[in-house]
Amino acid sequence: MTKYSLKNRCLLVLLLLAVINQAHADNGYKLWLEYNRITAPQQAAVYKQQLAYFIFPAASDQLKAAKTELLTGLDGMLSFIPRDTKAIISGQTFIVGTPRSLKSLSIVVPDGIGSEGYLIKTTLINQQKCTIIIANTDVGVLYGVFNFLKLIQIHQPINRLDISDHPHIMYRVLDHWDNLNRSVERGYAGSSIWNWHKLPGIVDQRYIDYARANASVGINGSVINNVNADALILSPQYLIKIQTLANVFRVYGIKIYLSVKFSSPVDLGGLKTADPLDATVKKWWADKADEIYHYIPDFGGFLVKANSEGQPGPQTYGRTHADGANMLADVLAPHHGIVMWRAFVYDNNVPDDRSKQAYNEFKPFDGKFRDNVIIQVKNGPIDFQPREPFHPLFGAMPNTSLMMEFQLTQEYLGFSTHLVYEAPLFAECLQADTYTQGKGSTVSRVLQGDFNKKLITGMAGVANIGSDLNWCGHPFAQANWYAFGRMAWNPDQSPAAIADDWLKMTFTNDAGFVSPVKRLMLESRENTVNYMTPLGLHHIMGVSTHYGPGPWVDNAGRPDWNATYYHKADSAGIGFNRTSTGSNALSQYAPEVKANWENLQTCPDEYLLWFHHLSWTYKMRSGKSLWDEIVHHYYMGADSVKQMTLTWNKMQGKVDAERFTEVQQLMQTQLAEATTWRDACVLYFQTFSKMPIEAIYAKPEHPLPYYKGMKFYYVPGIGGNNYMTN
Ligand code: BDP
Repeated sequence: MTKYSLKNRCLLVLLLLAVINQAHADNGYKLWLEYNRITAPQQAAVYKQQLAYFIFPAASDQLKAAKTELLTGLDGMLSFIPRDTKAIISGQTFIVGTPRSLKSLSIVVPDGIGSEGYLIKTTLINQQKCTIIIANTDVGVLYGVFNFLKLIQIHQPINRLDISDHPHIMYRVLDHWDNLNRSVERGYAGSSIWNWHKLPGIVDQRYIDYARANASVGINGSVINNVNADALILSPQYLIKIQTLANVFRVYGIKIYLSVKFSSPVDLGGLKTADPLDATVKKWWADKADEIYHYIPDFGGFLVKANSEGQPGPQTYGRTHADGANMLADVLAPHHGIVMWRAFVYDNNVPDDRSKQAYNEFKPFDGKFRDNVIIQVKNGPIDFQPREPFHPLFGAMPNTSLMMEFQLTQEYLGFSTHLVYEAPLFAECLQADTYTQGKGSTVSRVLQGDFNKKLITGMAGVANIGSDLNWCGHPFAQANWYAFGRMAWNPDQSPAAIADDWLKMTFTNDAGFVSPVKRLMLESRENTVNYMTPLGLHHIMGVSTHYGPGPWVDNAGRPDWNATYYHKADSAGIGFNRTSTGSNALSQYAPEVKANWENLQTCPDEYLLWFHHLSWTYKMRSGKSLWDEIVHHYYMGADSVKQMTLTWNKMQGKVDAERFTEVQQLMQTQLAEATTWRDACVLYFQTFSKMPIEAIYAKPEHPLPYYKGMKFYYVPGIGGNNYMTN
């Protein structure tokens, strides 16, 4: 017998296997900032040679953060740290900073880069070849560094660089719907990452990593609390906690904003009214603004949900949205703060199609808002549905700043169990042509202020972030946070290019993984539309929880919370007639758009039942009857999830075991839920069409009463303060 007994040798092998497995386990906490080791020796050697020396004087906190990130990234990817140098060693040096921080080198930043842009360029300085990452400001350097690291993360050559980039949108903001009790309204990734109990004393590493991740994609604002706001957020007890967060975020170029309750002067200040034209109310807000800026000198401003879903607002006191927004704008203006005022308003006492109400309320106030007010408009006219046409307010208020509100948290897209890459949804809306200033007036151009340079510009994403180890619940939901940042920076970037970068940074550069999984991501949103709300159907989810299908819902608290209000299925057909013979919501769009969608010959199938009520036997472009087409889409949708699981199964071994298995399990859940959606909807609509499901399709797994009887308790995303039941 040798030194080791058989038993001991077996134990050693097991230990070794455990260590190897450990090395391949990844809980996703690092997001797209994995900085995976470059294992090809030749490739790593080339990078190391080109990056051997650097000049990076870092006096400010932001430059220090940029430098730390750079060194962390290089160490992770190349297991090496460049050497500080004073003299440039040709071909082996890179230089990072601003004209101010690099005084001795007389660096000139080209025009057009602005206060947040950067230049990454291979160039000659003092006749020596080097790489420069330069910007006008420290935060520009930070963005440049993250993008330089990205080049290495996605294995790009860095010997002939010439990248000049700057944001196309000013306010790039995440909206957290986080409550003070740490529940998250419509949050599916655990509880709030803000640990109010331990603030201000304890600075959780998560706050820093959150800020790093945001800065890496150019997000420069964070609204940290729910739009259904608690007035307490403005109390000194909370302001001191918020100050700690602001101090962390500032280093990464992120400003803090707060959602405020319009009745705060009453709730918190003990006043008799919150009437925006009342002098004592104005004074209360002005004093409150001074107090906030005392704690947070670079505070960003307020987000307001007013007169919407039970929230108080200026109309509560007989005033208008403009009165309310302008009063708050006036108290913030001396401090350079802004007001993001939401256009998500609708009232069941108004006898008009819900989809028309925001436009009706706001359009008359075009040009009436202060310069530091920006109206925050959801991408579509109802409410973050899997597919909506663009909101008619885009382009309709040329004298008012408008910002986009997308929803990253998957309230209507399968929570955090469904893989839905949302960039195609964002791009569909952003590239839609509003025709409001002639052909080519896309939503993207409206948002970028192309038609009125005086306006301020913005894009908000309702965050999908929580305390889960992997931040977003589903490993692929991280891609929606990432893609939002990228598209807020430049709304015209392609979903495919973003997915490509994200996959490489988050998982691996292996083309055998990136190419099939990218395809899967790009198709995922359409798949979900197919198994949830095909052909323009909308708002047919479970009541209140918004979990699973609920096309039969007809007894919610308000008529416009019922599914039947939206699909209008009857024996004659299905769909919401929004043409001139119906609610005429189409009249809110430019004539070209209206004509296109009103005409059945030109209205795309995607919006058919959003705008038209059609008979079950209506002949579709495919030649099928409308009924057969609906059935086809539901089956196609559920089947595509099956295909997705097959693709993913082939990825075993290409990514770490932990995330591979997690995604595999999530996809099984998604498949089961997609099948439930399909069967429940098809069976329910069949009670009106009275037509058969073609024999080529599998029979629904259960009869309709089974689906109607499904009950869900303690569904995530609810249970906070001010929770609404729509
Ligand atoms: C709806 C959500 C609700 C939000 C509301 C909003 O169900 O929880 O409060 O949007 O945006 O989609 O204010």
